[in-house]
Amino acid sequence: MIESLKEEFKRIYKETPQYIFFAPGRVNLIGEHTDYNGGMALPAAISQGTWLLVSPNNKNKFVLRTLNLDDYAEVLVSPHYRPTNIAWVNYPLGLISRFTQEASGNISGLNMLFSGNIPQGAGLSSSASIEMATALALNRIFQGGLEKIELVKMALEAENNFVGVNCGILDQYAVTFGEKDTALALDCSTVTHRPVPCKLGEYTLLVINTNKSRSLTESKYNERFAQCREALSLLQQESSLQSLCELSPAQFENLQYLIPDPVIARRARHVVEENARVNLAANALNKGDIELLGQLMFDSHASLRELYEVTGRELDLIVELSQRKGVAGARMTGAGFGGSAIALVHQAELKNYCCHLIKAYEKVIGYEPQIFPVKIEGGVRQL
Ligand code: GAF
Repeated sequence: MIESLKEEFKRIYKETPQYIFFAPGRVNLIGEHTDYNGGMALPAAISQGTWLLVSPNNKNKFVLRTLNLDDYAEVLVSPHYRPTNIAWVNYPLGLISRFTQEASGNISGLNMLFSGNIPQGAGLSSSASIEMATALALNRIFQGGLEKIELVKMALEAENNFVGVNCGILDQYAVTFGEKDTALALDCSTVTHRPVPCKLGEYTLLVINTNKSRSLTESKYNERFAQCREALSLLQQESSLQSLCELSPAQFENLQYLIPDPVIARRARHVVEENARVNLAANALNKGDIELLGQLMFDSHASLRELYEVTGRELDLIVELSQRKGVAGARMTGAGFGGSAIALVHQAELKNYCCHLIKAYEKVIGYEPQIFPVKIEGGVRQL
C-alpha cells in the first residue's frame, strides 16, 4: 500500500515524499450530538483512514492533490487564506490557514498527496481524518512544537470557522487519541477521556454503510446546533447552565416547561438522555456486558429517530432489520442523515445476519448496503 502511494507521489511530483502520515477514521459507539452540548461520547478509531505524503517544495505554494478525486488545488503561500470552491481542499487549507495564524516561524510551500480508504460520505469522519493528518504534518514539518490536544483544537476551529460546520470535538479527538482495541469515554466539557477496553467477547462490531448519497447534511447539522443553543438560552432564564449536558434527565423534566416549542424541547431531551446513556454504556463495555451495551444502542437510535430526527429511512431500516436473534444492538453512528449504522452481532449469527440484511435492504431501498467488521486501531501518526 505505502509503496504504491510512494510511486504515485513520484509520478505526480517527480520526487520521493519526505514524510508520510496516517490518520484513521472513527466510529462512535454511543453519545451522538452530545459533543457540541458539552456532553459525553464513546468513540473509537478504526483501521481505515487517510494517508498523507508530503515534501517541501521551493515554489512558494501548497499543491493539494488526492488520489480519491480528480479535483486539486494550488494555493500560494500567504498570510491569509480563503475557502476554495473545492470542498475537500477546504479541510487541509483550513488547517494551513489556522497554522499560519499560530506559527511564528516560516511556513513554506508543500507538495501534498492524500489518499484515503474510508468510504466517502459514510459518517466515519473522513474529513477529520484529512484534518488531523494535515495538522500533524504541518506541526512536524514547520516545527510548531504543539501538543496533540492543541492540534485537535486547531482542527476544530478550522472546521467551524473555515469550512463552516458547527461540529463539536468528537471526530478530531477520536481520530487523534484513538488506541488499539480501546474505546474513549470522551468528556467534551473537559476535553479529556478515560480509556475503556473494547472487550466484545463473542460479538463482532460491524459498520453498515447505507450507501445513501448525502445532501444538505451540513445545513441540517447546523440547524440542530442552533436548536440546541436556543434550548440552552431558554433554560438559562432559570438556571446558570453552561451547556445542556450539565442536566440529568430528572433535572430536565423539572425545567422543560421553559421550552414552549415542542420541537426544540425534543431536541434538548435527546441530548440530555443520550448523555446519560454514555456512562451506562461505558460501564457496560468495561464489564463486558454486551447485552446492556446493545440495548443502550437501540435506545440511542430510537431517540435519534424520534426526538432528534436525524436518522432517515435507510438507517431506520438497518436498525429494524437488526432487531433479531444474535444482535445485541444497532444504531446510526456520526451525524446521521444517511452515513452508516453500527451493529454488535454474535459471531455464530454473522453470516445469517449479513445475508438477511443485504437482501432485505436491497429489496426496499433498491441498492445494497456495504458491511464490514470494525478493527479498532491507534490514532494519527507519522509513518
Ligand atoms: C459529526 C460531527 F462532526 C461531530 O462533532 C458530532 O457532533 C457527530 O456528528 C454527532 O455526534 O460527526
